[in-house]
Amino acid sequence: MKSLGLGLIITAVAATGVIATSVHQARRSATVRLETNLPNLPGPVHIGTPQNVRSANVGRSAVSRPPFLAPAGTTNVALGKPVTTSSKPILGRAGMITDGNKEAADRSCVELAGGLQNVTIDLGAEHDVYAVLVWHDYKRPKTYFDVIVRTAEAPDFLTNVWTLFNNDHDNSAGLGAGTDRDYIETNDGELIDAKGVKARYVRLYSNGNNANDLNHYIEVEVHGKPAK
Ligand SMILES: [Ca+2]
Ligand SMILES: [Ca+2]
Repeated sequence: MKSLGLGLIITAVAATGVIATSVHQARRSATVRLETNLPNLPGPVHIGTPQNVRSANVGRSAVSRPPFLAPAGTTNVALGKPVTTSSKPILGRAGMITDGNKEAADRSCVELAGGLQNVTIDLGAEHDVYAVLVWHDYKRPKTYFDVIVRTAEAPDFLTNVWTLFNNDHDNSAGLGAGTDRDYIETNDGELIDAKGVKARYVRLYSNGNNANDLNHYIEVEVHGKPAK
């Protein structure tokens, strides 16, 4: 296991011994196990469903996810990239969303106003995107509502738009009803499969959480490679 210094740990999956055919041999050499350094919680790991969650579609409690494979060379291409927000942050500043700091502390958290808000990351150029990881405020077992993650070619989000995740079950955000599950925030973050879409811009929506109407981000990672 090799640490790449940017908070990312990539582990080659060369020796799994599971894949047999020559085609899969080639794929095996071209893929790596994508992981990220997970921040520690300040206290005991929280388990269970938070109280007073409006939605019944809560999917899981704190569990580590299975390995996620991505092409070799995949890195967090959002690190240090500019972020714009739909409203001026109440606490923190937009750039903290891609600064690599995932600490569970109020000083690491960007707080946006209540209601439907979004943050947009400009990757600076078109990338092949394989995964998006998002940490809202995971210090407590919160569930955020209307979590929608989209990618696009241009900042107007009118061209080549892909929706990677959508748990807005009643279409209250007006971007179409989604079928993804609500989830409880943990230090694992939420890993969203982007399936190699080509994108320059990544936009994440949310509409408050089960504790209050505010929106929070500690970090967003976009794992990808420059598009060829
Ligand atoms: Ca951060
Ligand atoms: Ca909704």
